[in-house]
Amino acid sequence: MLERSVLAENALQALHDEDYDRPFNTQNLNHTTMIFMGDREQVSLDGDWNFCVDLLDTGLRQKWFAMEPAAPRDREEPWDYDPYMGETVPVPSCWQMLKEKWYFFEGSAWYTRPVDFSPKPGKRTFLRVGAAQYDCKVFLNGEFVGNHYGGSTPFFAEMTDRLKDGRNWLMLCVNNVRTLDRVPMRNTDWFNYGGVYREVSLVETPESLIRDFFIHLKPDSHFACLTASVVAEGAETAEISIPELGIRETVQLVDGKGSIDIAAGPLLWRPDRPKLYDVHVSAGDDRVSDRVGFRTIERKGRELYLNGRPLWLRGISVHEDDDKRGKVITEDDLRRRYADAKEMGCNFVRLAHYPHHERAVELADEIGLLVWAEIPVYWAIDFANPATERDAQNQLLELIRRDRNRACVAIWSVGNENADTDARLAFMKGLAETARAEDPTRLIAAACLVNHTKLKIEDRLAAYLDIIGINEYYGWYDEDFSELPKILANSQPDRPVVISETGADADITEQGPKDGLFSEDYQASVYEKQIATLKDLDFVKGMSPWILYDFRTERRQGIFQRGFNRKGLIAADKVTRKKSFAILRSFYHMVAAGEVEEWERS
Ligand code: GCB
Repeated sequence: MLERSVLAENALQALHDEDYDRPFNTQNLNHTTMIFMGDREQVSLDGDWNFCVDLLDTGLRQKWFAMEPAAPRDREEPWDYDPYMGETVPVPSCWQMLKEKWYFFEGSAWYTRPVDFSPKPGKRTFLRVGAAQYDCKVFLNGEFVGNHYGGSTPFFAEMTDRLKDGRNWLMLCVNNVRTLDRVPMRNTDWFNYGGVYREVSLVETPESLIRDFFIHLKPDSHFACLTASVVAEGAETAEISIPELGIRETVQLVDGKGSIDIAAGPLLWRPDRPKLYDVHVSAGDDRVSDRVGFRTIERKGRELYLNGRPLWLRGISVHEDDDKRGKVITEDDLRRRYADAKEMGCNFVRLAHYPHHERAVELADEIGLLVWAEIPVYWAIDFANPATERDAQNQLLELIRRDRNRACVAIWSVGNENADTDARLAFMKGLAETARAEDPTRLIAAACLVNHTKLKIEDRLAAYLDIIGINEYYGWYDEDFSELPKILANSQPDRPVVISETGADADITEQGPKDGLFSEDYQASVYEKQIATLKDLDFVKGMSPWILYDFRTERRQGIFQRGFNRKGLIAADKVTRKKSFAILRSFYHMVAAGEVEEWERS
């Protein structure tokens, strides 16, 4: 038989074999390949990358990544794409926001850029991708490096022995298709953005490497002891110093791991005094610094305590969404978000429904806002599928490893409104256990279920949580408002409840109605009734109404929605406040004033 060209061979193979992507679905880039970032220097790979949407996955079938850079006339075969020339897009970005014809595109897209590199002896190099939605396959110089699942957490690939001296070509194939086995699954109430939408960089380290570092107040130590743990390669000891506290300690590493208790009396972090310390850690030649706050957050019975004092969470939920940029949020955007929350009297934000940018969490640490962080175990998930469970577990671990030195994070939430089946219970109980094992210093929550027949909070998962989140939309989806007090009276939870969502849509554009559903007044009346009902309940320990800003979502196509969920207290322009903003603000200011009085009395 005549020798066939690569392209022809590929085409024939594809006829018989639709498994073209299997070799690349390795998920080998996961929490185990993470490195501790702290303040490490990064060489940015942001900027213009060659780009092509690839609806049919031709790139994986034809192996576009194996194509050498060449002038078109020098090519021996007529490839269906040339990664080295043509259209470019900025990274980070969401492709939906770049061209109208990409607005609803769900599929694979290829990003390619050169990386000029000169190897340095004794150095290691890692690729870091802040986030790519949802599946990202990494290729370097024609070779497959690895694959990451999960659209909102960072991932790392070691490139040390792969990068060559001179020009290298890096390609990312990113796929945002909603499938049965992903987390979230196919149906959500936020926009399915796609692309490399957070920063990409190279990180250089010495041979010795701090993989992981976690420092926190030791539970039950009466604020007098810190616990630090280090995972490092190529070193037998690690050194930890906190100059402001006069701390300098050595940790012995056994098989690359070690931990130490350190007597210390730090000024405690709290929202109104977000004290952070410079913490330095070194192992071998590797040294990294981080800014860390120390606090305790506890649940006893139905009470919450921050640094031993009763806590009521005056919160608001937020999505990572921008009407112009999609999911790309800027420092200004984040600062405005928190300024709005603070103006409203918040001490707490729920970063829904997936891990937000790490800067959102750093800034909450600096500004002083407690955070509910969550993974997108949202609505229906294929709970019985072990692959789905692995993916959810990995997203949780990546989130925790990224953010567990952030004092602001008070709660890891493992899911949102999931039907109470046996498979779901096992799946989410496992997530709660993982979160506790990884991090004994925070509370575990989920948005649980209400039994609308029995009019009662009823969810078997609650037994494994510290906080029962309840999303209740009395006055909106559940019109009979009188049910809410009944539910609350019928439920005698043994642990605190946080109203993780409540709210109503209000379209305040010119097309919006002047009264009734979707009007600003209607939303305001829902807020008034909710506050009146919830404020005196002793087991409700906070709320994070839905939501600070209107946000884009495919599923909302009503005449007052037009592609947006309009439950924001502020419109999608992030400026125009609705009446409910002032209502919630006066309630929160009242609660805060009460806390101050109590504080002064005690
Ligand atoms: C919910 C969901 C949230 C939705 C919201 C709504 O319960 O958790 O993602 O956007 O309701 O507006 O319906």
